[in-house]
Amino acid sequence: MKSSLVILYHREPYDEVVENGVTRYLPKKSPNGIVPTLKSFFKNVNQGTWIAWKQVSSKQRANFEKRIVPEGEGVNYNVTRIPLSADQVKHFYHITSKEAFWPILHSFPYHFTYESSDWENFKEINRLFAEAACEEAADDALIWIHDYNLWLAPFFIRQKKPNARIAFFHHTPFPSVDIFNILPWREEIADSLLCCDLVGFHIPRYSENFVNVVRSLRPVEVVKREPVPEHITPVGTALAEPEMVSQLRYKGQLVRVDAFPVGTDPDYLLENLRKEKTQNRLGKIREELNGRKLIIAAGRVDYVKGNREKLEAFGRLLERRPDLHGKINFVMTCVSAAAGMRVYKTAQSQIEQLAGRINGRYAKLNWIPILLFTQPVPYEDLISYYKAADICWTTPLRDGLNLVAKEYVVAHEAQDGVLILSEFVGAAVELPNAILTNPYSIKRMDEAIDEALAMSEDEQKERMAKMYKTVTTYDVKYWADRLFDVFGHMTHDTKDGSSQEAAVV
Ligand code: GDG
Repeated sequence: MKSSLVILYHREPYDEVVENGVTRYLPKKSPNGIVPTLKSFFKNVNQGTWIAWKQVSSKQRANFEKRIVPEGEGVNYNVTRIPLSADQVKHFYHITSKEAFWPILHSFPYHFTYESSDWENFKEINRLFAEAACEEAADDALIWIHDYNLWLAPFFIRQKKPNARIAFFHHTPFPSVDIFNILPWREEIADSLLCCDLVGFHIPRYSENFVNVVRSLRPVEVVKREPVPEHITPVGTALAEPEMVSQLRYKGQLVRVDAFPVGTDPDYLLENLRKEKTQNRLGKIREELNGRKLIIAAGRVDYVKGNREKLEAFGRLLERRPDLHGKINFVMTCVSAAAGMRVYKTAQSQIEQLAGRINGRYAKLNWIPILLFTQPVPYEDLISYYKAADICWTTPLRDGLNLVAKEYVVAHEAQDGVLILSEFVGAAVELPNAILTNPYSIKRMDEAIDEALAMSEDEQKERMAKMYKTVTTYDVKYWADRLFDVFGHMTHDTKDGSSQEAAVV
């Protein structure tokens, strides 16, 4: 049976475990992040396909099972894996994606490297993804592609399936035209994205940047412009946009452009928080804190996440405020990137050195100020830390959205807690009641942490209540419903003006 929904995402949606010599594809141990959300879309179709890549050795390739069905209740989708050699992965993911595209997307042109990029390999892997999608997809299927790693997939799919409905969602920021156009492959990328029926972003600033890029490169007609919905227009914040272009036409095809920030799953988080095991863990954390204040920061090792700047601010805090010595703990989960990512090696050693230096300067036998995890902590532990934390410090230099901020707000259920949020993450336009700060400014970072530590209980409650309302209203279900609505009404408008009606999703 062909699939009516095909999702292309570079990560696999399961944990592969070998038990007694048998390979099993189990539900993911870490049920947060975006993967569970995407999987939930399959609930609405009869049959779905997920396409991801899988690194294999030449020995494994001989018996490689390309198409598998993961274990789990009600699983109605298969996973098609594109087998890639270590060398292909290195050039596609570790180098071209992470050393060329990632810095541009996050407005760090200084980190952009061109010479080492392998564009032909990138194209080839995108073509393989597109081919697999076309093999699996029914004629009226919705093909939903995720993230910049697959920027060229729409072009290859459109060549084979002229009437398919193609949607593309960016999880990262999308930079201004001046930065994006540094990419020497900008025209091929723009041409591919213009093959989509829908190009989606977290927030209107990114969609406007995209529109400016394609208008700078191609004679694109603006068909529709509209005001931005009120809940994502906090005028006066760094990423606010009052209106946005929502439809373009290019070579006779209508391209919808949309902005809908991903939501989190509050019910799931709170259900897990209430479990006995989590409550015990929370009790233990509180006991160990023994009345000390707790700051939490969670995320990956990445220079865009501003981990170094945050640790430096924490070091300055301890230097400025001897009254806090022995009275505050900073828990930082800073999950290491996959081995072989050159670009993250420096970031990781900087973080480890800084944390070591600060602990070395201030720690006593009964107080170690920073607890740094470089491996993922179990989900129950993470949400227990969220709940126990007086402050969540999430100040990336740039971030597409930032789910950690939303998860922290959910865990506190409108009661207490303080969120310090960077002005340069997508979530800032939804959460203006956080303490918004500029991670590039030492002064603003210091002011933000001081303000957080001094915030009265009443003010905490007032701000958290507003943010809780936002994250529970615009949750993952809202995001999914909104997309179903868009997908359901989406037609592929062809050159001759006829449209391919949506049947499912
Ligand atoms: C990309 C974009 C966008 C973190 N540490 C641990 C752990 N986490 C979980 C968090 C959260 C997820 O990882 C991180 O999500 P973010 O949204 O913060 O960031 P990215 O992974 O960079 O995601 C981002 C996102 O896509 C969605 O579109 O928001 O801007 O960069 O869910 O809870 N989970 C566990 N242990 C940890 O130590 N179990």
